[in-house]
Amino acid sequence: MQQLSADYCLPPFSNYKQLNQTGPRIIERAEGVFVFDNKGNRLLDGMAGLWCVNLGYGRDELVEAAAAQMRQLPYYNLFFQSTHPPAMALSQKLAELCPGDLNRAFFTGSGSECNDTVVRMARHYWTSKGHPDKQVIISRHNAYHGSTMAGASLGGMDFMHAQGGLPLPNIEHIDQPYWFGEGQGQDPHSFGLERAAQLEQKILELGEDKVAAFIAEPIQGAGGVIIPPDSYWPEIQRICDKYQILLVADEVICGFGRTGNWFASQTFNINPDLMCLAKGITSGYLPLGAVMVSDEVAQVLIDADTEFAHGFTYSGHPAACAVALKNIELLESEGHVARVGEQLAPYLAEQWAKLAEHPLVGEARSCGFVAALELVANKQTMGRFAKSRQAGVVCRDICIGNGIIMRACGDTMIISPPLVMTIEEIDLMLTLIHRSLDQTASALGVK
Ligand code: PXG
Repeated sequence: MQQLSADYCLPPFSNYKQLNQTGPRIIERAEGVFVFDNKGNRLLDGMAGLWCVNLGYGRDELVEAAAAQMRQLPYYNLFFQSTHPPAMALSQKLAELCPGDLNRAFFTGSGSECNDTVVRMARHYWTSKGHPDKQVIISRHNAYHGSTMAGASLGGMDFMHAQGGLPLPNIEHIDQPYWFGEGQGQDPHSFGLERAAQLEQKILELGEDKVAAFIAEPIQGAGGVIIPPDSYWPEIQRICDKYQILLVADEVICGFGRTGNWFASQTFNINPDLMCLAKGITSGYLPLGAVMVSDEVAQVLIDADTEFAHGFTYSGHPAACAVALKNIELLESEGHVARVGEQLAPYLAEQWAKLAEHPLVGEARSCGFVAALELVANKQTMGRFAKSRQAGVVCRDICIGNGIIMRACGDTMIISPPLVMTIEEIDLMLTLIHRSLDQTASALGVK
């Protein structure tokens, strides 16, 4: 299998030379919160796949929903004056679930496609309102918004921009609200205000008449589970309201219960004009994304009385929509979102905070069911390791050896587990992480 991968496959985000020497891990099956490799090892999936398997693995109801829909109508599209029942039922359900007046869905096949849609829709919206110069989208350094040309441009990953001549024109970046990494020495409240104020400065620098939208993840995921200080989001909201620019919440990771509410916009009291959904919308069982659109934005697109010339073959794929509907039904009827918010997240937060006592850990933070550990070489000074990613990669490999999947973002270790964990599974996860931290500290000579 590893030879087949080397001979026939170019996997995403991989150094092919290095990967072909070691060979990828081969995951063969999964159940509940565990995945199993071909050697029979059981791994506790602390990342819910790639932040998406919210309901956990092995849910036959989702499989049956896909199979039944595929027997009935395996494919049809929403182009050229057609529609079909699962896409319409899901649109209505999403309108009911989403906060505020986000009442219409534009379906896509992924989070990246949502963000391409956002760029097109925001610009079309302003042009339709008679402001064709409002083209600029402001985003943030170290954001992740996907890997298509627009997604990677909105993202703030320099190493991605370096390949392919990105960002695209009229996309600007401000600094992120990453207190541990960039704000120490300052109190988190004023740091949050200062980072939010950069949005106002950028709008004034570019000219209010040039700016279409601001996009952000409520909590940055792939950037390292960056939970902004409490002062940040209210100030961002105030600035977007003051200058009347569209506020886009990229909830691809945060949506569908991750922060203990259905959406992180509710957790942080954000009132977005556009909201991007993917991943947890189907618990990852089939690919699907949706951009939720406010009544005001939708009305302008309707009144424009011209075609919005955008869409994908798989926009509103019937089987994916049927799985999303069943996924939402199960999240609701089994009470997972409330359970995370009221029981599991408070328990995780309490246990997670204890990891901050470990000699290798500079900060342990969590919100709902996402959490991060900052690995430091010197706990007194919070000094980092000399080489970036030095500790993260070591810790990640040790975690795998101990049967727990964590992701390393540089030297930040992160988890985003399935929402269906039991208290016993949380305890097991923490035991395995603690053991892995001890072994990482010995491997790196940290006492
Ligand atoms: N927005 C956000 C906030 C994301 O996290 C996307 C958009 C793009 O979604 P698609 O479905 O096009 O991948 C994402 C995806 C990682 C990792 O290494 C994170 C993502 C994808 C792959 C890897 O943490 N997030």
